[in-house]
Amino acid sequence: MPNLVRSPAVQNPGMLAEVALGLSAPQKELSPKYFYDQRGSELFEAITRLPEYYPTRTERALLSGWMPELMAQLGTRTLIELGAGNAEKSRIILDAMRGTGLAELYVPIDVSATFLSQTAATLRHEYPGLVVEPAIADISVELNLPRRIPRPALFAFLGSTIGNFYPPAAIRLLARVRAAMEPGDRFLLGVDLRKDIARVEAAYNDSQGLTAAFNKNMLRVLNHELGADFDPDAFAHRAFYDTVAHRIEMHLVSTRDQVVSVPGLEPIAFAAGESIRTEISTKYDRESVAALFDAAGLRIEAWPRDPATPFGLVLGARA
Ligand code: AVJ
Repeated sequence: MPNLVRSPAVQNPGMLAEVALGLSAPQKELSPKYFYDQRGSELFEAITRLPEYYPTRTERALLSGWMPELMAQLGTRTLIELGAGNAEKSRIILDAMRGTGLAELYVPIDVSATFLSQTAATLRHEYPGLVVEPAIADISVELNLPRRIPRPALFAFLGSTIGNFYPPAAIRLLARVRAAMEPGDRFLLGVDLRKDIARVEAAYNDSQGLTAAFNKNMLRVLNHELGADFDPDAFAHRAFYDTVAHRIEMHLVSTRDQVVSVPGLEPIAFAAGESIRTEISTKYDRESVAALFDAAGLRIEAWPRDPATPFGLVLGARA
């Protein structure tokens, strides 16, 4: 049988269309979901261990302090986690659910099927008796939940990944969660908080250059998935805080005039200094979270806060 030669782009028509749109905008833009191939996921995990990157360890401490009490209070039987990653934080919640003897179902939702099946297998082994039913879905589009869900359920969206979404998309996402919630269910949201700008900027400009490597990895993902010919060395990492929109923006800045080819698209020209925005990471306060919740049909039920904590863990209920 002859080899079937398919161009990589043909295998990823959705991605190609999205990339085409993003790279033809006046401010070129690519979705942060393209950071996370195997290497990108590993780089992100390394970032979470950096001294400058406070969100992950702060959120973990907040979860450890609050979940045993909260799970006992709510009697949660199902954990539905949006963008589950390696499920490290999920274990803190699952342990608390197991402590009450009520842990029945865990639904990790992620785009990466490989990551999901690895995680599911490990967790089934670690939590005998817990049903682990992964859902493969792009949460910016759908949740793809299983039909039967023991209630009450806790929907969790941790790590401040909500910060990657522009407000209308963030509201659509929360509204999608709200639509899947029954009256006794709850929503747990992790949000990075507004604080000293230097501290936020340092978290996205680490001295080891891991964030720069993570940012440039997106170009390798495009090369691999679409057969593009980006030269990652011809782009520089740039991250800065926008004090009006209250967000970090990450860009890849072209270091010279260059033309990049993506099979199936017109050649893409970059002037020296021109950038691709690869991520926004929005920082919140009480008011901005309340506004998002309100627009999505949710209300803030609890937000235990220590003024010194740079990160927030918010419990939401149906409005
Ligand atoms: C995983 C989206 C929460 O926005 O801080 C880390 C990703 N980007 N360093 C964040 C990220 C640069 C991270 N989130």
